[in-house]
Amino acid sequence: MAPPEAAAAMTRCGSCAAFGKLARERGLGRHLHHPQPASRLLRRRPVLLLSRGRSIGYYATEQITRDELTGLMAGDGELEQLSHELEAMGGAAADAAQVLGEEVQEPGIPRRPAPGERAAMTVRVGVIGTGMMGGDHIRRISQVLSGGAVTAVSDADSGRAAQVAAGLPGARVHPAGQELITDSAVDAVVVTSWGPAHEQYVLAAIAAGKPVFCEKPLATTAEACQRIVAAEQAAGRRLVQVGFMRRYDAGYRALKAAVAAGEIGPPLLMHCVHRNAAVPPYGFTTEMMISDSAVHEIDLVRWLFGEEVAAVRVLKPRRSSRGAAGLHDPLLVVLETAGGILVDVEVFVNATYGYDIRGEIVGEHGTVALADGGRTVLKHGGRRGDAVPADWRERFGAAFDTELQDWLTSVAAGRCTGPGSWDGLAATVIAQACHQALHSGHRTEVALPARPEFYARPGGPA
Ligand code: NAD
Ligand code: ISE
Repeated sequence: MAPPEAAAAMTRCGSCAAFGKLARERGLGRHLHHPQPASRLLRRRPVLLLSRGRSIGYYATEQITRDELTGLMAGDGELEQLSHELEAMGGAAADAAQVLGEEVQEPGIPRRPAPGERAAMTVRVGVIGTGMMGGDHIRRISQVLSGGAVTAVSDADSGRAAQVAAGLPGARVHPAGQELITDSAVDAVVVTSWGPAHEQYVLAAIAAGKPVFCEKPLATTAEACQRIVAAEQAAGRRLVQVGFMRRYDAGYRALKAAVAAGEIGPPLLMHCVHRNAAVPPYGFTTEMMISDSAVHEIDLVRWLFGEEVAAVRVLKPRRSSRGAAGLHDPLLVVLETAGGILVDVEVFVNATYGYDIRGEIVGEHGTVALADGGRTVLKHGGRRGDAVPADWRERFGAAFDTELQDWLTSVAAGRCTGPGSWDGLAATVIAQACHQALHSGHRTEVALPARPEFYARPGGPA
């Protein structure tokens, strides 16, 4: 265990946050002190200075000299200059170099593994927003999945955060999400606050160089999503995963595989049903039926068919009397892909009887659909039936598990593989076009900007 002053020296000099701050003040950008990706450095030499913020925060296991430290930044004059300045700051770099052989371990916080222990790594997760989804993700990270531990929580409702933390040994409660993000006991961040607050936390996580899993929507406006996409590109590596969990659902994956294998021929149409038992009587707007609910189908269409959505229409059937006044429930959303596939989505958020999700793709010589029904069939009193899930936690429980496990595993490996901020931006742009179509009643073309090379590799599981 390093003495506290040594740990402080390491934090000052070795952490991405401190380095990044200095680099930003000098107008050098955020991650310039890593002249090469961490993985390449790892392969090249056994003794490394890797910053916590840069990826998953390995500490070097052997001592490293000041010259070696400077050498890691060699090849870039500005960086070398920066490192000399750091050395001039009371020899902090040299001090840090001397203590890098030690591990810093804080009480109640999982130990940071050395490079050789990569497989057994525990990703220390901070969760912002401890409501329904936050609580469910905390449960799965703590009790179901491997390789993660929740070490910090924050919520606008501090009482709720404290209550959740009480069930998590050693977890800290932060009054503000920004503080949680810069907490040295947090390697990666889960954002499960309400949508309008997503942007600020995702941007702060990118600034801190920490991977962030953000529940959908990435942000509520295209402009906010653009700011995230710009910040991530400036950071130089993908850090953001968006919670489009249906990509991890076994049923949807089977649909995608069937289409890809040509089993039904070229796809022509898709029929979707998205029914919630109910939504809160206050605060849930007609627009949210698209940006909060149908956004899942919007993402699916792009992922299933590998095509962008080019135009949209929104039709308004007679409204159900079950919804709050002003809520136009149900809606029929029609998405038209660039290749001419038409997808109709019935969104009905006060269907009363349960959570009902359906999907059928019609191809030139066959169809493929999600199977309907639960795991058991009850026959009683001359009738036959099965259970309808209550909500998404039940219907997509396994998909959420796979999604979050995949994220933890990727974070531990220093990668970001799931649906990313470009997918989040695309979904929000399409949802906004649907809002326009909802109000105009017209077919509306989607104006998605050109995908930057940075996001050329399609996100999400194969
Ligand atoms: P919720 O209302 O139950 O929880 C949200 C929590 O965020 C609350 O505890 C609230 O106090 C907190 N919060 C609000 N503003 C905050 C802020 N500025 N800073 C910190 N905390 C703040 O809502 P929920 O159902 O858990 O939804 C949370 C997110 O998850 C939303 O983005 C929602 O769209 C998403 N969601 C996704 C799915 C899915 O199927 N993937 C399902 C439900 C919800
Ligand atoms: C909720 O926010 C979700 O994301 C669910 O997956 C979706 O089915 C539901 O309609 C939304 O309200």
